[in-house]
Amino acid sequence: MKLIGRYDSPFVRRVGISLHLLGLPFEQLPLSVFSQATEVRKISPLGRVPVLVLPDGEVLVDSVAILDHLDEIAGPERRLIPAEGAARRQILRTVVMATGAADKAIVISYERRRPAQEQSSDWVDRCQIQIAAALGELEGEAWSGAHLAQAEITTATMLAYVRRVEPALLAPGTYPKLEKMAADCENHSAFLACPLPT
Ligand SMILES: N[C@@H](CCC(=O)N[C@@H](CS)C(=O)NCC(=O)O)C(=O)O
Repeated sequence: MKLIGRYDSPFVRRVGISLHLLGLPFEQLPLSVFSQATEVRKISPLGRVPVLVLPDGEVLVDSVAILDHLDEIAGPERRLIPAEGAARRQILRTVVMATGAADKAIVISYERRRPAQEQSSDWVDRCQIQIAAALGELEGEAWSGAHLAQAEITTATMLAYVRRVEPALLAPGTYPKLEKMAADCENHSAFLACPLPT
């Protein structure tokens, strides 16, 4: 399998970590959606990452579709999101909260790529409020610390990304449970195998 994208994307990183955790071998093609947009579009016309190219050449686009496939390959015992029922709904709720926060942090980082005079502080404020609301919800979750699955992977990768683009939203001590959970995750071999670019 080939994973297209760089680990500075929380969505690419959550896929890379999931592949490592499940022990599924893959090669990473760390293409940039900006400086290498043409090459990315040759693989996936949408020009977004992550993209996963399967051994038979089938192309999966979007981390949700990719992770769904990985869980299918992993099987019922190892899958990272439960297949059904209340446990699945609960984990999906957490994952959607975390991906929502990641989406908003990405919006802020793209806004900041625009010329300074064209940037909207109202728009950035709105995104910051949404991220803070999601972080507050996630802090209220029961993080066991013993189990590494998709809720932890997606939340920890989102936190690392928010810390990069909006560090003020994650002042030390603001979300102690999330900080502890994410620190444990970042020490796990699957996370260490997918480092954030410096
Ligand atoms: N919903 C998508 C979001 C992916 C996403 O936002 N990717 C960003 C990189 S972090 C991207 O490709 N941006 C380029 C663009 O949207 O043009 C997923 O879960 O994969």
